[in-house]
Amino acid sequence: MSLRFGVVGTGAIGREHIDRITNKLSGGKVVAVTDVNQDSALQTVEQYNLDAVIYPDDVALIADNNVDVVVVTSWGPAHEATVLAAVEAGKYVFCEKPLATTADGCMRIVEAEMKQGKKLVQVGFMRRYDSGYVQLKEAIDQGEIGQPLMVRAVHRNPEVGENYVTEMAVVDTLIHEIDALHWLVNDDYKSVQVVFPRKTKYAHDKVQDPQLFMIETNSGIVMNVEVFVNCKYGYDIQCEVIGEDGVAYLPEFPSVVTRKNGKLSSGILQDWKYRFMDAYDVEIQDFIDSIGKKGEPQGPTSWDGYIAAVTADACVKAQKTGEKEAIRLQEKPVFYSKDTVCET
Ligand code: NAI
Ligand code: NAD
Ligand code: ISE
Repeated sequence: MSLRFGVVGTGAIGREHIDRITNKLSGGKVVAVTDVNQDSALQTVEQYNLDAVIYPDDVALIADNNVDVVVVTSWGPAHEATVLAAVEAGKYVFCEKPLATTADGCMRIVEAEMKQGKKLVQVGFMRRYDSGYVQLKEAIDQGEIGQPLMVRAVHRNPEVGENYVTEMAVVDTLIHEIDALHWLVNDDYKSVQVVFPRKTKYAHDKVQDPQLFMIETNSGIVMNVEVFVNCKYGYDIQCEVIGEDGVAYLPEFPSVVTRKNGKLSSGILQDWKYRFMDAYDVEIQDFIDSIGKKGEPQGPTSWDGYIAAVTADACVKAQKTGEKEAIRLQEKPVFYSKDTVCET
């Protein structure tokens, strides 16, 4: 039987996910959509030729008995209310990052989910499904580079819009590294400090860009993460893990290499949509399959959303103080203690 999806937020990634559920993946069907911009919802139904009801808001969509799963792809600050309402109605939820914009918000979702007695929520931390990150993690877990000592990571976007402010470097962009890096090295974060280098002339008034985050883990691994969202040249994700016995690198996204006019060159992606295209496919197929087979999603949980939000809160504080800020997690509930397995 197909899982029936209702999508809240038909912007860039909402449409991408609708397209993959409808045209690429198996076991799912989009039966309902909503967007605060109702024209966007209508255009989406037309664009993908969906047999779907357009609801005025998330509350009405969640109340539809034909909706089994709520996909939350509205903008970040709207996520918490939609996820809470869906969980309270006993619906499965696939929520794009961030789960909520504060740790308290994530904790409210964790508590609501535990009350339902089973895992309902998966957070869209798709890097755990990216074959490059999976290979990097395998190399680390198999001891190929010995104990990790340092991580150097880079998250560059070609440009951002006027609505992107300094905090969003954390809650919108760094949040992917926040989730992926502790998962990669099997450790928890202890502290973070932020440095603002000289600002690029391409950044508008409300965003400090680039930014450097120095994150320390409980075992003493130091992670240096650069966020640079007006780098101009492309979408570039890098990760290097330096261990006692060697160094492991995230594979470069494959691109044809040409020798021409005295130059050796290869292309660089321009958009996040293409860099993690396969990972999004695997992530949502796994979400569908695990609900079908196990009755609950097995990808990144609400607790992972909470870990990311606590860390993000400390990073935002560190942006403001310039000091080293502590990252303090509450104890993980037994409910979430089963490890998350991502199949690729
Ligand atoms: P977008 O701005 O293109 O789309 C958001 C849509 O949500 C808009 O159409 C807006 O009208 C609608 N919306 C906002 N609040 C709403 C509400 N309360 N109810 C219904 N609709 C609402 O944004 P985009 O780029 O699609 O991002 C959406 C989410 O996906 C964000 O949380 C973002 O962080 C996440 N995202 C994740 C990516 C990933 O790699 N996993 C990549 C891009 C976005
Ligand atoms: P977007 O602005 O293109 O789309 C957001 C849509 O949500 C808009 O159409 C907006 O009208 C709608 N919306 C906002 N609030 C709403 C609400 N309360 N109810 C219903 N609709 C609402 O943004 P986007 O780029 O698609 O990003 C959406 C989400 O996806 C964000 O949370 C973002 O962080 C996340 N995202 C994740 C990735 C990723 O790589 N995983 C990539 C891009 C975006
Ligand atoms: C966007 O929301 C994403 O999630 C992209 O993966 C990220 O690169 C970008 O900075 C965010 O704005």
